Amino acid sequence: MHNQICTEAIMLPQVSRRGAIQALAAASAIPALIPQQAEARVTPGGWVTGSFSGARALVETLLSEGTRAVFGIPGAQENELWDEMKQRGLSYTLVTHEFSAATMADGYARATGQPGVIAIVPGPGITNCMTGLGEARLDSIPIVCIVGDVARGEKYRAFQVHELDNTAMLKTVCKQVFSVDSVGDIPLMVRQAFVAAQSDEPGPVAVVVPYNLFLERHLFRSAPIGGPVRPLDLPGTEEAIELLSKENLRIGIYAGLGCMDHSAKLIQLAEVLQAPVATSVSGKGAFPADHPLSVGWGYGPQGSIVAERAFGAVDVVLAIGVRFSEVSTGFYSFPKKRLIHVDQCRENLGAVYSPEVLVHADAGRFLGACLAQSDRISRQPNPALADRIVNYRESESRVFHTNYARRGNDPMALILAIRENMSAEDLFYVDVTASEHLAAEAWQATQPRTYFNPTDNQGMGWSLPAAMGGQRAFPGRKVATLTGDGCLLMSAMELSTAARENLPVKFFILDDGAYHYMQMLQGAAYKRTTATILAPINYESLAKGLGVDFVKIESGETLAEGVKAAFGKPGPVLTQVSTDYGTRPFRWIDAARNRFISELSREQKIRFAARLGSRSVVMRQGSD
Ligand SMILES: Cc1ncc(C[n+]2csc(CCOP(=O)(O)OP(=O)(O)O)c2C)c(N)n1
Ligand SMILES: [Mg+2]
Repeated sequence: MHNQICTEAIMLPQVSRRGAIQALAAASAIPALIPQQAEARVTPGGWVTGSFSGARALVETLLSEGTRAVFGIPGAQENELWDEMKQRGLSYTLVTHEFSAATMADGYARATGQPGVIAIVPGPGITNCMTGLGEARLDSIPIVCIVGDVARGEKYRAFQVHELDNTAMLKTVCKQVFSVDSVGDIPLMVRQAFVAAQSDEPGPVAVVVPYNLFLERHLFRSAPIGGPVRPLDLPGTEEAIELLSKENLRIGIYAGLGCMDHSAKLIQLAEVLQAPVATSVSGKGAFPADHPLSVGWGYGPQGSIVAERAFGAVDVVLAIGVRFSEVSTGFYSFPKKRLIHVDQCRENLGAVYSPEVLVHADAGRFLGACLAQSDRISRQPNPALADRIVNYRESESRVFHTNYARRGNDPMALILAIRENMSAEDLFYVDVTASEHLAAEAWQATQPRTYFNPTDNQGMGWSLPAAMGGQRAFPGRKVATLTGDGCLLMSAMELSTAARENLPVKFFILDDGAYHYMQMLQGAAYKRTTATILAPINYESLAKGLGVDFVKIESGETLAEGVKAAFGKPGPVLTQVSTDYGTRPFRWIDAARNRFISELSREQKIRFAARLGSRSVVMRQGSD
């Protein structure tokens, strides 16, 4: 009875929390009524039962769905929810900007394979986080986005703060939006959001709860619902096995993010088929880079040298849990071969080019079905292929280890130095710097869910918060970023969160004072660059001002010791790496450019060539 009165008193909006606590303290009631330590308890079997507020029901449901971390910023519409998170011991991380909330949840989800969760206000909370949710949408990363909306229903009034068309905005970046209009629906809608985020093509899903429902009390009785559907198209699988069983056909496997949790089966199938395995960028780590059949990423001119050469001899590509997106294919510049396309999202099948066999299936179930028929599809060991892969790797390694920088550090040398300081299970987050294409080629990901890059939305500034999300999930692992100086400027304030939370991420910043990526694209096409030069930054002051440690690496001679020193420091560290791209070749850029040019009309080609010709005789190019 006492307990009931106390809870209601604290919930009344007109009574300040401090006032209520003071009044209760005066009555010596506090020790008995407020737990000394918040404690996360989940109702056995995942049920949410009892009479409590909508806010608490939402927190209970998040706990019952296995949520271990929530990222976001509270606001008037969500204070009740955040207080309940604290009360129930649900771990939360306050960020500086909602872009980071979405991106931390993204980095968390990529590292764990579990949906990331964010809690934000409507209006600016939503507009701020849309870039991050867009990244998750295009990269198929499950996120559950909880929004405390303006008051609705009987409590609705005109001109409320943050009253934009919040649901409509969310629909542009989420695969589904659940709008709650009755307090009793909260648990079921949250559960459905978790299922939707992981089903079909995974992605972000929002649950929008008018804040008046957080305050309403209800008798809840909500059972867990089943997990995501994992399809297996049996006739399609049989057709695929039939084609794979033709012994004269040489198979190559192209594995994507969909294979990420099925490494063991993928390795087995590759060995059964004696097939070289390439991955997409998002699929890096699904197949161990140190396996003799691993050829890197891509399999076209945009990808690894090894993959392109090894796939030269392939007759049929078995593509599993992967799409053929613009970035992963270098503007669709990969060779079109006979294709078996397997994916759990039906719309992905054949969306870019026509497969001979099309299988609507979850990667794990498809791999299992193929392995059950191993005797029909197995090949003799192929030592010649293994030798060729070793040779290709040697020539690729020579390119990696050549120094192209004229001064400062070659970014490829930095990538290799970071790799040397990290173990197989450590996490590496790569931003939208030109170096992302170098890292995709050179980074040896030997375990699943260890290499991350925002592939298809390419939102600059992603790596800092994403890495913090990964560190939140795995406090004991080393976590590092590869971040361009332009990318840093998009989310640098989040360093203060790393400092406050003592998230010991090592942030490596490629300081070339420019948008090198844009310079490469513009320089070749226009013989000058426009809007690509950055203002100088005092990185040491920035690091110190935001409370993180600092290391500076100026020349190639001090690179190895500088990287080691950064990893040797216990907390978060900003490392400024003076960078010079010099004349380093970029396979991805060359492939995408060649493909782009090949698709120009004759008239466009003439116009481009004429412009280049006239500009090459002008002495001053006028770059800025
Ligand atoms: C939010 C956003 N704005 C613009 C772009 C276009 N863009 C892609 S890469 C890039 C420059 C990256 O520069 P920096 O971080 O300095 O990396 P660098 O290539 O110099 O290593 C730009 C402007 C983008 N991808 N995302
Ligand atoms: Mg730069």
